[in-house]
Amino acid sequence: MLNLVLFGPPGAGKGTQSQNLIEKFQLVHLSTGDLLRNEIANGTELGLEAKKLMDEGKLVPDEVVIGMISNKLRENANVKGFIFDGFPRTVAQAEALDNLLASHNQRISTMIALEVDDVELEKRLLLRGKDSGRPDDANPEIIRKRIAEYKSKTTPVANYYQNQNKLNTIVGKGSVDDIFSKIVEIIQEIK
Ligand code: B4P
Repeated sequence: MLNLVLFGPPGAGKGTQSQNLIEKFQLVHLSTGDLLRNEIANGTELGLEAKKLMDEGKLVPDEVVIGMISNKLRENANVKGFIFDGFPRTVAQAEALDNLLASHNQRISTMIALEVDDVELEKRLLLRGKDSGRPDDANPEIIRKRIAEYKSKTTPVANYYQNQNKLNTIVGKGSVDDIFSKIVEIIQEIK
């Protein structure tokens, strides 16, 4: 199986690149952001709780996202692999993911980290906020809060994978196609 972690700050292009990657490699896309927005759209109790935090630009509790990913791994037993998009976002989530995969005799193949500066991130997210309907994209203050959450809680996840020799960093600025080609090169090397 090919199990990729697509990593980077909010707006780095994780969701965008995932769409191309799932087509090329027939992987199952697991975006915790999408799963949470789905819960919100369905008006579930979990969704109502998550919405409050997401609208403020905060992370939702580890156990909530770990539980969602655990269910999805169980539901997709015989697949070619997964793209983990926006997960793990804390070291506790990364450890939980390793344990979950090990219980299915699987492991993370590699992590691809997209690097984009804060000014560009804010610009992209505000632009998306004009028509995405996402409250967390509409307000510069909330976007800055998300970037701050990333820096304090999520960047240590890159070290976690670096310690396993699985970290690959790519500049996430430039055309979507050029960035995609660089990601594909990395995947071809490990396949
Ligand atoms: P996510 O849904 O993961 O959203 P995101 O960080 O904004 O990234 P996304 O993947 O959507 O954007 P992309 O960079 O592709 O998280 C939302 C919230 O959910 C979090 O703040 C948190 O509250 C919660 N959450 C999710 N997972 C969690 C977890 N594991 N633990 C705790 N809480 C969790 O794209 C952004 C924009 O850039 C797009 O408009 C795109 O078109 C544009 N773009 C992409 N590539 C570009 C390029 N090369 N050039 C120009 N523009 C580009």
